[in-house]
Amino acid sequence: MTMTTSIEADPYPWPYNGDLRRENTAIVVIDMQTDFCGRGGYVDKMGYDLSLTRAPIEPIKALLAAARAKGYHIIHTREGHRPDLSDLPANKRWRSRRIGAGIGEPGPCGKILVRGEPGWEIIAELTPAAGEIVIDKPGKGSFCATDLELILRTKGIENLVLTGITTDVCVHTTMREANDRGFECLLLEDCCGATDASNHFAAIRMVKMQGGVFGAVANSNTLIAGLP
Ligand code: C5J
Repeated sequence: MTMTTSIEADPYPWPYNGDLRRENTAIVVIDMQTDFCGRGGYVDKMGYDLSLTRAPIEPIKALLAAARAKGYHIIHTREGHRPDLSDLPANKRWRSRRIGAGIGEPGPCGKILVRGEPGWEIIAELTPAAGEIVIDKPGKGSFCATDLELILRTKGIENLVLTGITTDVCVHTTMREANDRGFECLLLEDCCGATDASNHFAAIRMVKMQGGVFGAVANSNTLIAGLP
């Protein structure tokens, strides 16, 4: 008899095939960097409410502790650009300057969204553990111009649990990219946050349309309780 394991999720028990195992499942923590949730970073410079992007810190911390204890794959991402800005598209630079947070320009946390600067670092509360994969990405999606897909296929990872910031931008773009590549995705709603609360809820709702057009949604307590 084949054993299946899935957790309660909306709109279907996840994963779709009941094949939830530590060997084929990764927790993906997206862009939990000072630039997105710390004082003086990119999001703060744009004037958004940091409490919204800081809300997932504690839930992600608890999830990571549970997932590490059970030996799940953990992958972190960082959005950022080369110090010479050779991978910064002109329109992205122009838009960031227009809103008063120019990428590559000096700020309280060093040059905004530039690799190696203090603002670009993952926050201390969620520092990657030794051996965990860190993906550096120049864009919003984690698959564009990175080796993420190669790493996932090499390790036999089929299920992705998506967490991090921001729900409507980097998390959603990554989820869409992953879904199109055949990965089975779960978004943890309490482990994400956006610069605007209604965008966070809208992004969650979009996932669940059409029977789960991009995957399924759950909260971290449900996943932690159901992790085999
Ligand atoms: C944004 C991100 N919002 N990590 N980046 O520009 O979602």
